[in-house]
Amino acid sequence: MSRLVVVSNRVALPRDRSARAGGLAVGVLSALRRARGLWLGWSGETVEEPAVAPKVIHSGGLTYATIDFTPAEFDAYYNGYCNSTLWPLLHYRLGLVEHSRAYQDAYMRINARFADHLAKLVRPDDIIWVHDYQLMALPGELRARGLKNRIGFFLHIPLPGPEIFCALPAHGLLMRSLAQCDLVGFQTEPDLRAFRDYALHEAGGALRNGTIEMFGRTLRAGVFPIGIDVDEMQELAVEAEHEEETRRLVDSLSGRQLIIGVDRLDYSKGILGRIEAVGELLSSHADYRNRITFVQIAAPSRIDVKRYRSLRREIEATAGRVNGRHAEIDWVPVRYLNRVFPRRQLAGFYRVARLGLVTPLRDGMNMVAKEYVAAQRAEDPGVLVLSRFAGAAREMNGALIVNPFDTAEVAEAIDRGLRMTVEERRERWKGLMATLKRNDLARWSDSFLEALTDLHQAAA
Ligand code: ADQ
Repeated sequence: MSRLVVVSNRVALPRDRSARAGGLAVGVLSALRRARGLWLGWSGETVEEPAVAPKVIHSGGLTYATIDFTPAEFDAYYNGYCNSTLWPLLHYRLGLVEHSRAYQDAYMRINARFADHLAKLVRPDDIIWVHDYQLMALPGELRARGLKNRIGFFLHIPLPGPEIFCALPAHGLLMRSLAQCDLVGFQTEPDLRAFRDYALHEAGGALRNGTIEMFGRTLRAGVFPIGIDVDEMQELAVEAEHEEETRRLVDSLSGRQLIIGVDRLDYSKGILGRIEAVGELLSSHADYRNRITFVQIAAPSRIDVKRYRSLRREIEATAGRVNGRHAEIDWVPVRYLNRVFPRRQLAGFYRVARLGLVTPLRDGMNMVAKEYVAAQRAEDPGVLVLSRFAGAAREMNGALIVNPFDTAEVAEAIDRGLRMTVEERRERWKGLMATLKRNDLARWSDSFLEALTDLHQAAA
């Protein structure tokens, strides 16, 4: 069995693996454990003089190799190109894109540095799996160093069509790099379509026998929707339901119905519109006054990026305005908590919430939608209201699917969800759970790695 080498911007080191670690880290780790693999990425530290070689540690049968950035590199590569250029662009938000040659150069330099380190660590029959938008230039850099290994790339966030993607001055550089992979994976069909459209209409490529030909290479691309560890979330929720924090939450509701939103504080998540929708519901349906509580938990994220700081202020102002308008002396409709909670506590909160409100304006998948469903009680499950622009909406048609740009529609869906009979809730939940179990986290990494392995054998 070949060794698996995973490369991602961040590495979840055993010592930092807090109660928060979830999603990607868990999925990647289980695959790495089976292959006794190597994980390379940024340590999370910035230092004035990064070491010339990665710091390597061995733990639990795995090897972790981490590199540091200088503060200036972190600023231009991570805050700059990754999160002020690529992130808004790939989430269809051209108006928010900040571009500069300095950001782009830093991104290319860091990707090249990852390649330098990897070239020294990798063995000829290793399988390399590169993750996400921070490392789109890496496959090209690896081939430029003569690596012949199987290379797979998975994009966790959306890929817009060429009309948007080509606004990026480096679109050709990044796509040429992805073309150096053997397999490129996306969350949904529209993302894959965007990639194929680029190959056909921008790169002058062709689609043949299930492969894509572009920039002189033949590669495969496919859809691999990421899932969650359903059993883990269910267990956490069952255990947490009767624990202190969940009890405190339930007691504080005094019998009111709980609506919950949980996100990283990010403009792609649609938090502002969601708070507005709750306000709209209270305006249009006065009977909900003093009968519902909306808890919005937003984890601080990318706080060095200006747009994220201004979003935080806008959320505070919007929550304040809705509360100012609708609150009563013994009740506030919106509770906004700007912090991280342990996964276990989140699981308990999901379980006691009658409605999960997940309304991103654009999202690769959205794990919260899946976590909320997995945490429900089979006999009395809550309702998921889900944006059609979350990748998860493609699989989760038992949710109430909404357009997050239409505040009135979101308000109506909340109303419908809160009035839904227990029979309908159970029916919908059963269907959603069947999908979650079928497409769980293990299936995601297994199917990606199987596809990457098979195609190489086919070519050999
Ligand atoms: P994210 O944009 O980070 O992920 P998401 O998929 O929702 O978005 O995952 C967020 C994770 O963080 C969830 O596991 C959630 O429980 C956790 N989380 C959120 N708020 C928290 C809080 N306040 N405290 C503690 N934990 C919190 C990117 C893409 C997504 C894609 C994933 C995985 O943007 O579209 O689904 O990668 O591929």
